[in-house]
Amino acid sequence: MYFEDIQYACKTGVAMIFNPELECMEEEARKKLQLASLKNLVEMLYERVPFYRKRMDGLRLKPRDIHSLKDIEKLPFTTKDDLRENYPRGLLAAPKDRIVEVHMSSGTTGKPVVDEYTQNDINIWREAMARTLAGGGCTKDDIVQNCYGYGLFTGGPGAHYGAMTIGAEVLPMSSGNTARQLMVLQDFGSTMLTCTPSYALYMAEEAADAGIDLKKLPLCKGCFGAEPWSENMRKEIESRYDMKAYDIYGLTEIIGPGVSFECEAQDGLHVNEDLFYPEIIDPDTGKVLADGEKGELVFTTLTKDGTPLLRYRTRDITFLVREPCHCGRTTVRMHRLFGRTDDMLIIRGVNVFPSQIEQALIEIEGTEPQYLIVVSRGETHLDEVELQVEVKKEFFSDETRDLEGLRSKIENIMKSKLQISVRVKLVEPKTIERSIGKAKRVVDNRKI
Ligand code: DLL
Repeated sequence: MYFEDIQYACKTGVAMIFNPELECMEEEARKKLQLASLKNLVEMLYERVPFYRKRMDGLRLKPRDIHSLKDIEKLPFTTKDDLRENYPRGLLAAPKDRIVEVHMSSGTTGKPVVDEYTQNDINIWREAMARTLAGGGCTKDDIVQNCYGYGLFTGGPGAHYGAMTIGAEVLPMSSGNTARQLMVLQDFGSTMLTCTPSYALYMAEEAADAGIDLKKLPLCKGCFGAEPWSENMRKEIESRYDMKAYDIYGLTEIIGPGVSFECEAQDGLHVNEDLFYPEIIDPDTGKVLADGEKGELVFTTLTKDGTPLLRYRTRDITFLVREPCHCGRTTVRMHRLFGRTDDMLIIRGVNVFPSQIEQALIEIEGTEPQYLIVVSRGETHLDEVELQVEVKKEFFSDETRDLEGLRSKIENIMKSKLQISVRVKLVEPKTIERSIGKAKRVVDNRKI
């Protein structure tokens, strides 16, 4: 079974673990390494970054107080607001002349968060992304069509560095210009795709319209991330392309993509934990939670030296799994994300994550995995949710009666799964705006 999986994951070569020494290390040896890195990091931050020195002084904490990995819990958290308040360069730990590259977050509100990389950091990123793409079956024989955006966004350059480190051939397409993407996909015989999952689906739709049979192409695997996507969306991508679709995770603040990734088992994302130390905390109390308990993901960058961060609160929600994985890697895995503490919509007092809506929706026959949640506050000052859902072409030409049946079916399912009433509006295929990068799923018109 195992070898069959690998064969399927990687028709063009042999799936590999990029760095078996570090990825398959014994737990005790890894802990030793992590502790040594943590001590170095705390010393460096205390010496070089006034922000951290002040925080630690406030807690009456000195670098010499860190004796064990558990002592990380004594250290202060870093939040997105801290990064914004120190924009653009307040958290720099290295001299400015050692910075060789800069990236910024794709957020639309407030100041962006900035990651400044020294050559050492770029090397870490190359390694982390090589492990990530190798997890998805990438070998030096692959042709990687990289449709993550290039520029300040970390997706394009991150995947590019990783593929080059493996020795694969990279097509640095960046996002957009779908007709050209499809032409190159066919003409160059790309074997691996890297982009957001929503863009992968959009490309599949465009291919179908252009009469291109994606299943006949050499493309057989892809690493998708940068936005929430469900298990069912994975199935949809896998079946439309006849490929294996792997989830990859990361964030600008920590390095970009390359923080964690799925292997052929597709059973949680392996964290590159010799580089990025994960914790799960209760978002309300800050208390560290046990493995298996769901909470906010926190990362400490153990080996970076441009803009290293202590206990950065990602706002992403997941839990950690330490059971061995059959791929042979011993690194801790994180469950694919459940949502974000700040994406959580509170609708009439009920907590709702867009991912729950997507999960429910995609199981309903006749709908496309394209939707938009519009929240508003009506005259009664109560929250109202309109869920716009695209319906498959065949359905739209059917009797109005069938459409009405589908609409009320979705409303009932949402009510029973989410405990809130949602007004469903069925829309024709391709009405909801497509994104070439991260998809926008929520419009919140409430002024709160
Ligand atoms: O999205 C880095 C990245 C690029 C990851 C390419 C994977 C592939 P940011 O723009 O800073 O960085 O956004 C980071 O995106 O905190 C998550 O909320 C979300 N995110 C990233 N990967 C996933 C994923 C990049 N696989 C924020 N599933 C993170 C769900 C994801 N959400």
